[in-house]
Amino acid sequence: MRVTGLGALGSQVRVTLSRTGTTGRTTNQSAPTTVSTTTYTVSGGSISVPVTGMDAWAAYQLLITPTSGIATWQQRYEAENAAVVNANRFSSSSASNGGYVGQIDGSANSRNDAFVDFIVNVPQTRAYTMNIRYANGTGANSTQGLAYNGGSWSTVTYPPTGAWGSFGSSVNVTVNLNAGWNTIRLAKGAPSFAGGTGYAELDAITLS
Ligand SMILES: [Ca+2]
Repeated sequence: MRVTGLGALGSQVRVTLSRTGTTGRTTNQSAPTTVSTTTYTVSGGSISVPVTGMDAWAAYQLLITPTSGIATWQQRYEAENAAVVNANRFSSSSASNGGYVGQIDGSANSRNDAFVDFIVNVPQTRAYTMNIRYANGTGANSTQGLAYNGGSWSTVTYPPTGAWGSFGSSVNVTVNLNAGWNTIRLAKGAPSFAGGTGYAELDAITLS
């Protein structure tokens, strides 16, 4: 795999290659498997990473980070690329990546509970600021439940914004994440969550 446009990351980068396995049609896999973690020298802004013995049934990911010189870390995850349950994906020119999740409406019924699960990968175990881009056209505060890694529920409050499907507003919350993979759920309704008030659409989360 050849990756270009890396000049801003410095002369060396750390590359973690991970992959999913195949566990059959009805058995989930708890997390990806790390294949290798290697430091590469960036040449002309690019690196070439060999991926040997690829499995056609597997999915692969390269995570490329600077080896030094950048003190902060930030990553955005799009709601439209997350696991969307009982809600729908839409397009909007003002949305990050052009897409968002709306109709996050169902609660108080396990068949209709509406939520979005973000699967995120973070470099360290620590508290992160999670910036949530959203729209709330109800004209009043709305709330959703927030839980991560199977933990307890807290409430996220979304002040009203200009209109549905129009993005630019965001709120910040703090999440305590573990190094590696984490699951973050934002829910109108979900099992063991009583339900948020009002309604909100989700565009993206940014962790830093
Ligand atoms: Ca988006």
